[in-house]
Order: sequence, then C-alpha cells, then structure tokens
Amino acid sequence: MHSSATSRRSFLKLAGATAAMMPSLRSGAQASTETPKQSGERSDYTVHIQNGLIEIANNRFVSTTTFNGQFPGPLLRFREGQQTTVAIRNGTDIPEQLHWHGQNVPVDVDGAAEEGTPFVPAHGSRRISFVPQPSGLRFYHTHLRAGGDLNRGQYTGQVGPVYIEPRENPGHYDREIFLTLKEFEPWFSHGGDMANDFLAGEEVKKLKDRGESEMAASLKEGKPHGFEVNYRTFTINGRMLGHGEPIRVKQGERVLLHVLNGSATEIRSLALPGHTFSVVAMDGNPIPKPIEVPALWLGTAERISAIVEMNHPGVWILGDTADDDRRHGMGIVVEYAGQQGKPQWIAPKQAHWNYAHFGKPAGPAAQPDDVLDMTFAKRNAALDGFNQWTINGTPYPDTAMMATPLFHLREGKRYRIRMRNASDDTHPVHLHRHSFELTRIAGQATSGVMKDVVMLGGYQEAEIDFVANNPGMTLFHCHQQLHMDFGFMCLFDYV
Ligand SMILES: [Cu+2]
Repeated sequence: MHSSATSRRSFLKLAGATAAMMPSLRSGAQASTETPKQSGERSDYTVHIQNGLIEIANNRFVSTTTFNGQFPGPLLRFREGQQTTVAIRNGTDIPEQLHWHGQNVPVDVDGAAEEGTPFVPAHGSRRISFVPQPSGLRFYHTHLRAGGDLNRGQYTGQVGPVYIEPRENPGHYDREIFLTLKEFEPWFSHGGDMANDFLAGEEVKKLKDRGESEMAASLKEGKPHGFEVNYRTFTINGRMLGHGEPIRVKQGERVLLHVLNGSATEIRSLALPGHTFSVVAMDGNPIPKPIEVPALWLGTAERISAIVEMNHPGVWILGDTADDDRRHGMGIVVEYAGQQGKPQWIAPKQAHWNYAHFGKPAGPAAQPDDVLDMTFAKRNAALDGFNQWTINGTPYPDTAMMATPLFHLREGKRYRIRMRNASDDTHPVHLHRHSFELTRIAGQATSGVMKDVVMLGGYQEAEIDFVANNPGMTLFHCHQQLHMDFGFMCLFDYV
C-alpha cells in the first residue's frame, strides 16, 4: 500500500504507547524498523540514509538515496513538548545532514552545516534528542548543497513527513491522509522562466527595471539563460498517477489532507474536480481564517493541511493543474466507495493564490523592534552556466561552510524582514529554527499567518516578522535547491 492513509483511531492508539519503540513505517512497503545496534540506549525512531531502488510505477525503478529504503521516508509522529530521541544512520559514502524543517530546535539538532550542526559521517551515525515543537505538519530532509550534482541533496528521495501531535484537540475530521509531492529523474536545460502568474500581487517597477536591464546586458554578452532543472517523472507518495493505491473515500467523509511539497526546485499545485479545499493550516500552523479554495499552491518545502468534504461521488484525479506534470505522474486517484470507471480530470477555475486571504485583514501585526532589509538578485549564468544569487549583493560563499553572518539578532526582539525580489523567479524563502508571521504580502498588510516558508513572486516585495527566541546561528535561504546552492543563503547570529 503506497498511499499514506492512516486512520485517526490507529494513530491515537499508537500515540498512547508513549515511550514504546514506534514503528518507523506507517505507509510504505519495504522499510524496516530498526534499533541502533551500537547503543544500548533506546531511540524513538531510527532513520537510515541509504542508497537503493524505489518503484515509482509498475516495473519502473529509480535509483536514489532514501530514508529507510522507502519513499517518502516514514511518517514520524512526535508529541509536542515530549523529549524524543532519533538515531540517524548513514549508509552512504557522503557525510549527510538531516534537517528538521519547521521545528524550533537547537543548532546541534537542526541539521544545517552552515549553522554548525555536525555531519552524520559517511557509514557512521548520530543520535540526537530534542523536544518537538511547534505542533503540526513538519518534515525532515537532507540539507546538503548539491551544486551541479543531481544525485545529491533534495534531488534524491531524502524527504519524509513529520507530524507533531498538538497538546490540544487537533480538529474535526474522519480521516487524515499524508501526501508528499516529489519529482524524480532530473536533468538540466537552459530553461525558461517558471510560471509566476498564479501569485497575487503586483510587480514593482524599480525591481523589474533593474532585473530586466541586468538580464539584457548578460544576454548581450552572449550568455545563454542560466541552467534550470527539469524532471522526467512526477509522483505523489512515491507513485506516478495510476500506479499507486487510490485514496478510497465514502460520501460524506471529511478527509484531512496533509500536503507536503517535497520538491527540490518546483512549485506545485493541486486540485480535485468537483471539490474544494478548506485550508486549516499552513506549514503546520493553524490559520486565523480557514477559507475554501479551488486549488492549493505550494512552493518548495511548503505544507498545507486542508479538509475536503467528500460530497461529489465519482472516480477523480487529485492532481497538479499543470497538464504536462500531471500527465507525467503528478496525481493520485480518489475513488468513492461503489464508484468505478476511468479517473476524471477537470481543470479548476482560475484563482490567484493570495496568502493574505488566510490572515486577519484588519489587525495590523505588532510593530518590530528592527527591520532587516534584503534585496535578492540574479547574476545570469555567472557560475559556469549556473545563475548566481545574491542577498544585498553578497552571494553565500561556495568555498566555506559557515559564512560571516550578514545580520545580527538580539534575543527577545521582534524583527521585520523586508524582502525585495529583483529577479523574475518566484522564491520560496525559508527561515531555520524560527516561525515567522506574514505582515505584508501582495501589497496588503496582514497578520496571524505563521509560516516557515513563503513564496515571494518575481519583482515583488513582502514583509515577514519573527521573534528572535531561539539563540544560535540561524540560516535564511531560498528553498529552491539551485538557488540556495548558488548563493541564495545568509546567516543570522545572536549577539
Ligand atoms: Cu529562489
């Protein structure tokens, strides 16, 4: 069984067995539950980084690196506030970093070499212990820079969901289903620009003038467009559309979907013909105003939890709105009990994706103590054909693991990051070890939406606030693997 359906009841039973060794496998077929042999101490989970094959369609295999031999990696269930121990074993020849995305954990645990987290040595292991927080949908993934090597970093299968069960009642639904969206078999091209027009908001003329004149100058010098990554195959929970178990539902059910964009580089969308999504959480955090939307949009590493009322019987494709990507696998069949036939797809009605719709429209956010101004820019094809990325004119050095911090924080203060995008690309920017609040997006003041990744549209501006409440080196970067690997990162330190 390849869909990650778990019944609410079976989870509660599991969560009750607190200190017990939890099975590391809730959904996939091949992985095993292992305890660290080198240590007498107990771990709640073991994550084993290993090379192997995964079957993404019937008799179609991909060679990649996985967690516990499966894709996606096992769903790890934590309880908010309860000390948890994880053994990480690395069966590969490459020192690895396992990042706990969206959790407010210490540097030693976080899983970013740039911050100073120790590597999990090649053919070695690390045992870490931390208090999972905040509650909701998080995930874990490798945090290596891949550069021009498409067999490393997030181009591999090293992605898995984390669910941190809240102390309070998580809401009203009948069933929850985890969906990890992921492409495989990448290749480089002198690619065109990513679709940008789904995001709400206006381009800022000054940013556009700058970006376009720099691009024109580069093309005039005879440089082609910098490399972009394309993919041959697209999967949900590791299976191409039509090759996995359908999501089986009954009329009248309220199904909670936990959607994770596990892509290295791509923005994804998701729609289900005849149904709408009632978004209840973004990046795991409950939103102030649950609203219904015809389609979901997720930048790399974003998560959305949404309830779908199953009130339109049939056999449907829950899939990407991009026809080409869906035809190459980005979808999963939703099958009502008693219904049969060929799965149907109908394009949803067009709607701009506007984060501000989910926020409090009236209430302005708290005033910050300080503002961090950032401008993001692209140097077309500047590094052997790869685009180089800068924050305030500075690319993160490819020669060093830990760079000189670009910004300095004081514990307890509230900071506003004012972001300006002088490139035509959409950037899913990510802050480590802290959550941030959207305070201005698509030209609109907002508050109450807490996230750890947000998409900034081409030539747009946005503002996010965070409280410096987790001392230690903190990485800020674009989550698009090509962008982060070629300069789009910076460090904050606490002083
Ligand atoms: Cu980017």
